[in-house]
Amino acid sequence: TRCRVAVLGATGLVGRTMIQVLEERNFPLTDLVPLASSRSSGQSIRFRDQDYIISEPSPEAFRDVDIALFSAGATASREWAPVAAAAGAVVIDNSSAFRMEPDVPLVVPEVNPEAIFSLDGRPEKIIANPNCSTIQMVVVLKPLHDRYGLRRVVVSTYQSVTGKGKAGRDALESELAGEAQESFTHFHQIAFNAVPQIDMFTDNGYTKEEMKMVNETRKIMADDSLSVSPTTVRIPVYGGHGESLNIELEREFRIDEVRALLECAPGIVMQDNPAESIYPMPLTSYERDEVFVGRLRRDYWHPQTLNMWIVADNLRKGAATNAVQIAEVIMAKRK
Ligand code: 2RA
Repeated sequence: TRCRVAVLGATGLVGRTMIQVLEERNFPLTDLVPLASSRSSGQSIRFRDQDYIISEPSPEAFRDVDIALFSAGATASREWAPVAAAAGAVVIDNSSAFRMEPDVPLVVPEVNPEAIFSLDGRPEKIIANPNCSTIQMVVVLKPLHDRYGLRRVVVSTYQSVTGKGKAGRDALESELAGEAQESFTHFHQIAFNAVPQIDMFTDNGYTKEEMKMVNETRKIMADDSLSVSPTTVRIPVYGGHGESLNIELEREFRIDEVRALLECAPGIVMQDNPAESIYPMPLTSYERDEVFVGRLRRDYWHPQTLNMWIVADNLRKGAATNAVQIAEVIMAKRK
């Protein structure tokens, strides 16, 4: 069957990774439509040994498109998602534009795949891809929530500069080369530093990145009673985001049962052998699609509570791969 897939933001770090993942996973598309702003149109990208010319988004660009993967920022999504949907495409949007819209599902396939479809069994017109730091956390929270109930999560993140796309990576490289024009966050240098601010501060003392972790997690887990207490920090690494999780469960647990549960949970790879200094690190999660879990241990100083350290490639499972996996669930239902 014909399947035309558009990628809006095809020249960005996430957009390019989406195209790479579509190829790697042999996604059953018959036609690729790479789209980007006028700055990039005319450039070409390679896909399955073929060159595709990048064009600008337009109503006719979305004609006969079955699935449209978006990662060009919230403004572009607000402008073009309704146009693509009206043309009949299912839009899977990596921007923050629609994530908290009540009638737009916010989906991580390992957690809430059923949310992709409306009551008539057809996929919703627009499906939102969560924020990278939220995705890797809920993949791990889901099996614990189902088995033990979740009361509270205290999370501290250690986020890669690639969360800010090419600009983030280039800024670190120019700082390390001693050629930095302006600093990484426009306020501070990131090289040899740790910056406890990702995105802008809101009026409650938390940043937008931190409030995304609170609000998106509750929506994906369909549990407004869950309390998430976040601190998000940028560090000068490339391969992925690290997160330290302190998780208070509703019910008592045995740590070996938790380990066994996580070992066979979808999307998780345990890397946890302290005696051998084995634990997840951004260098080992780079270009992988799983969430890596280690440092699993009881929190001896608080009941029903455990600690762990998780890492995932924020461009892949944190963005591109999660979006493609949502598209795979849609295609599987079509058969
Ligand atoms: C960041 N999570 O890391 C945000 C957006 N990708 O900058």
